[in-house]
Amino acid sequence: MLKKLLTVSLLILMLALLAACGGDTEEAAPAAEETTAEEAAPAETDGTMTYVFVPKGLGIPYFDTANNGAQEAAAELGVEVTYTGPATADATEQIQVLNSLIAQGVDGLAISANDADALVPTGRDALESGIPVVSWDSAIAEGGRNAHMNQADSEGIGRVQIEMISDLIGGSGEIAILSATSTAPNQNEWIEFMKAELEKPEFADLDLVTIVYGDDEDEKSYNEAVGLMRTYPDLKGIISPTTVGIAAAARAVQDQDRIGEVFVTGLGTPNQMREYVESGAAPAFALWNPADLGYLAIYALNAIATGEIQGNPGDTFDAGKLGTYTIAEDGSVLLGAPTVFNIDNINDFDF
Ligand code: RAM
Repeated sequence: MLKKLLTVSLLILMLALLAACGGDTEEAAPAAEETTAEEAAPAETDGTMTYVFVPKGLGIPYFDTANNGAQEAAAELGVEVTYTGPATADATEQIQVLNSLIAQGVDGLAISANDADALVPTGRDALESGIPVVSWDSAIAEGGRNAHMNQADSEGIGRVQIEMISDLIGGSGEIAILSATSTAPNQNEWIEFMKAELEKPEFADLDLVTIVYGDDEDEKSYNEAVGLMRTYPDLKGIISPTTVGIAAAARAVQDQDRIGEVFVTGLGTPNQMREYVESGAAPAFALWNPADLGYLAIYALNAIATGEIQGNPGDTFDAGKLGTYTIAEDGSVLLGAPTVFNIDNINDFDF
């Protein structure tokens, strides 16, 4: 009997041991969860600020160059900057991208806006979630961002384009503007200043016949430029205040064999325009350095995100190799003056 009892006890003990082993296996799951949690912890607490640099649209060399500057600033500041945006220069699409970034809880947004007012509620959502916002290149209206990085004085950008076209066409004749999208805050502001410039007596013989929009898409801009030359056979000049439009317009003038009859100017990048400066389709154009603008935007965003400044008018911040900047009364920060490029200096630039 005792022997039988011992055997049964032994059996129970063995079963208990087996069960205990099984339990260990089952307990492996929570242990794995802990590991996951431990792995996630450094990402949340290692203190690396993650900002997002958002262009009007992806695939535009101007914005790629701006992003190079943003990455340079990120390396100097020890922060992370990711580059993402809408596939085309479209405000609705850009708002969708931004909503998803706000939901992810990024540490800051630097945006080139496709629409000044349409982006205000989105920018406000970000600010209310504790995400600082700076716009650069193309401004979000006040209320939707902390500060705006302005590439150059807008009046000066308008003026230089009228001066260039006047010089190129000998001071008189029909001109047209080929812009980006009809809602683009930066182009629309520059166009207003161009119109004001045209009111001046020295430009009385320049006749602005129309404004068309290529939406910052190469093919659409090219077709619009061809259309301008067909609709206005006496057209002497096209001003395109967009890097996409000016390159497409110059190509169209070349393809249509109109070099020397129709002159293109506006805002372009030296690398995209070199060929047309040399051919005479676009002998002169202007721009600032987009990489410097991206660099400045990340320095400003980081100064706000780290609490170094509040982002208010009068606040001063350090922008690395560019020096010290101050936020103006209207919330903007001015990068500097634009450069005029022509056959004499174009080969000094590589962007
Ligand atoms: C295009 C974009 C950008 C503008 C430049 C000049 O690349 O429209 O916003 O600043 O042109």
